[in-house]
Amino acid sequence: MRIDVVSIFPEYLAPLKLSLLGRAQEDGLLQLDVHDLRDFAFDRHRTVDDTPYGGGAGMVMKPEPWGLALEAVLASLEAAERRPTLIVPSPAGEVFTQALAYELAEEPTLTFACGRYEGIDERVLEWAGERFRVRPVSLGDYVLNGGEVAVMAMVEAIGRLLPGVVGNPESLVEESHSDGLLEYPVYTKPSSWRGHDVPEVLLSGNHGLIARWRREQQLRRTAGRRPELLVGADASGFGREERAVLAELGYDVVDGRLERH
Ligand code: 6GU
Repeated sequence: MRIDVVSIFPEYLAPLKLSLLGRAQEDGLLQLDVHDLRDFAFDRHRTVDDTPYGGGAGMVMKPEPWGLALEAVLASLEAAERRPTLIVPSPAGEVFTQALAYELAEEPTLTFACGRYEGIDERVLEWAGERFRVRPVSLGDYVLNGGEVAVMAMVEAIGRLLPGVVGNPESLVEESHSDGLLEYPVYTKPSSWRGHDVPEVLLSGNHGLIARWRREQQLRRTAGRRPELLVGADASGFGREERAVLAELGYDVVDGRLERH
């Protein structure tokens, strides 16, 4: 996959060269290019922002550097990619989820446009909409100073799904959100630590029993921490035993979906 990021703080994205994603780039599984928006601002001060029309607090990113920067990215992408996806990190976007990470991991190229200040002049998004599939995306309901940290999170979540990036693909199956539930708790040696013991079942060697215990832990954790993940969930994947646990936790199956009782 090819990923382009446009930002006024390209150094902010430096951690993406480390660890798993750094290795993926060395191995040619991921090509990551970070572009400095100021390289597309041609006045003496390389200005990228200005005061908002209509008044109000803060500054707005000027359209001209964005037009040139996105044109440069488009020109460098394969002609084969007709309308590449442009992700615009914004607290006003759709929420980034594991499902969206899976969807975006299928794309041959992704471009990220990092806004700062109060945001990017809206006409950039209109103009870009004729050339890209534009998707404003939010990490969640809180405000960051700019898109860079959000892009790091999204690129990491997407990058680790690319074939060959994670050594053991099994570890992608048994993790939080991969099946709509939170992950079960994990333990390692020693079996007793500061008066806290590893649950007996994990020492039993009985793999059937362990799998059932883990599944139950997933359900209990999800009900306790993230009940909204269960309400309305498709119940067809839950067997008799899981439904019994869910009933104890206050969830019934109604018309094939989970409901609180
Ligand atoms: Cl994607 N960007 C910014 N600036 N703030 C955010 C966000 C994104 N997601 C949550 N807060």
